[in-house]
Amino acid sequence: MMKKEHKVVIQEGDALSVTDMQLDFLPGGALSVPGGDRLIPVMNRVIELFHSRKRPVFFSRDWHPRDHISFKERGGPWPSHCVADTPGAAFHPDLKVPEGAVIVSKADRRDSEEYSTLYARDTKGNTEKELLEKRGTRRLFVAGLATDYCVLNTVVEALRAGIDTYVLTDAVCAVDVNPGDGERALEKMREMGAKLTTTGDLT
Ligand code: VGL
Ligand code: ZN
Repeated sequence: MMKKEHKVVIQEGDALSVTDMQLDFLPGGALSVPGGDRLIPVMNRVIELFHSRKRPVFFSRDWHPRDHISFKERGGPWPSHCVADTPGAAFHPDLKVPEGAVIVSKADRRDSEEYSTLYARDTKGNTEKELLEKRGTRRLFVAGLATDYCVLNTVVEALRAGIDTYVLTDAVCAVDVNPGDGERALEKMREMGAKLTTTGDLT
């Protein structure tokens, strides 16, 4: 029998968003996503693929003030994590961030949570959405952490902005505060119109 092909050919107008591959979200970190470190080799391959095709690659980072509203000390759900300019907020050292990649930061305001990376900002204050538009992005491929929070909210916002959005299911990982949260988030994204694909289907 012929194997069913689901190849996705990378083309002009495509961009990759690498979500929050920071030490605090990886095993040993303050808000560790179980198995998150297994994404690093697959992430490096997909980053290299987009980079070699001259497609833009965005790297987001959670970039909290030390008294952020999401922290337990302030009644929020999370232990303190990804405090701006601390070691836990750094990208994993094995992550290959290419020259010229755009880094955007989010959730850096004391009193508001921000899971989506779409309005995360570069050093000049441009949002990821503005930068995507400037580069004529029609399809956004989303990878990284965590499936049930930042990936989910980024995908929802990207779809809302009219971008054709793909989730790279082998390059995302869930916090799973409740078992199955990651799977439910993927199903929700699919229902909302996102396409689920894998890095192995990209060509
Ligand atoms: C995230 C929990 C808290 C995420 C950020 O990047 O998915 N999750 N802050
Ligand atoms: Zn956070």
